Amino acid sequence: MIIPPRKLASSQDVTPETLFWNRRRLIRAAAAAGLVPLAERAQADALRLAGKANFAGDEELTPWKTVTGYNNFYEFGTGKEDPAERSAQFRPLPWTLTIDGEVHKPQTVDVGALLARPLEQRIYRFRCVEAWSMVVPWDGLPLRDLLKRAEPTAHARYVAFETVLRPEEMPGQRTGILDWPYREGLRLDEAMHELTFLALGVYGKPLPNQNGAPIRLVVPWKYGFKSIKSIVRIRLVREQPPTTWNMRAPREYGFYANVNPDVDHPRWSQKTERRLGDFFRRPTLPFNGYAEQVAGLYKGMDLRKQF
Ligand SMILES: Nc1nc2c(c(=O)[nH]1)N[C@H]1C(S)=C(S)[C@@H](COP(=O)(O)O)O[C@H]1N2
Ligand SMILES: [Mo]
Repeated sequence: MIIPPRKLASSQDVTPETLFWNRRRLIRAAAAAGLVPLAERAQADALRLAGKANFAGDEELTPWKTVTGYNNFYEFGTGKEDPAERSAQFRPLPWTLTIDGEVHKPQTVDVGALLARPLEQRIYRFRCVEAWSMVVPWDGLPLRDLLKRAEPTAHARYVAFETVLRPEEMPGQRTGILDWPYREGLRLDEAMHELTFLALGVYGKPLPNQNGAPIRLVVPWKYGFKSIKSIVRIRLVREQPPTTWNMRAPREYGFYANVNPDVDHPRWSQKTERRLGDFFRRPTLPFNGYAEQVAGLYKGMDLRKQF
């Protein structure tokens, strides 16, 4: 995400990202020359073969180092390397997640206990609104499994999510850069969709703090900011809930935030993206490549207006 002030006016060529890609190219060149082993590639291939449900076709996995070293998590700072560097003191366990609001059976979920159960493994494409993307092997469970337990009432139409508020452990929350706690929302049918996933792990390990430990959302057909991290509360509600980035800059970040190459961000094009690790950009696909599965949710809507 990008904060409106002019400092980062051109998002696609900010220096840290450029350096990052150059470093990846160097590593690859060194590997090709036989100077370093292709350990990252080998790890990715091993996981691909391990039988994860693959929702990314034959696309190469983004290496662990990138997935856990290049993050957006403003609670720990606005730089891409801040979350990995500044989250060590965060304590993700014990953790309880509340599910309440328009439900017949409010739930208090012990996330530690969830982690102890066998998890479903899925590989998803992930795309940030700033036009970079990754392919990530997550471990977790479909959100609908938890929502069904709570039995939504007939009045429930939306789902509101909230991140933990812990300024003592999250330096970003001691600043006014966003209106804390971070909030997100989905329509109930989006939340109940088969692809909508609560991640508890990545690359077969519990989530590192920088990726949203101990539990975060993954909505693969939407821009990354919808995938809220370190969730403590899920509330079923009647009206569309307020969401952090929509409140911060409503012209730039809509409630739906479906990946859409035809709707530009007011300050940059959304037509192409750069897969982290690649040199060339690639065309962005509608719904991040998941149109066949999810386009039906939006039948009859004008997606230019409801962006
Ligand atoms: N609580 C919280 N959740 C968040 C964010 C954040 O700043 N705070 N950033 C979002 C954005 S903009 C993106 S792109 C993804 C990044 O997820 P990743 O770091 O695991 O790739 O997290 C999303 N979830
Ligand atoms: Mo993002």
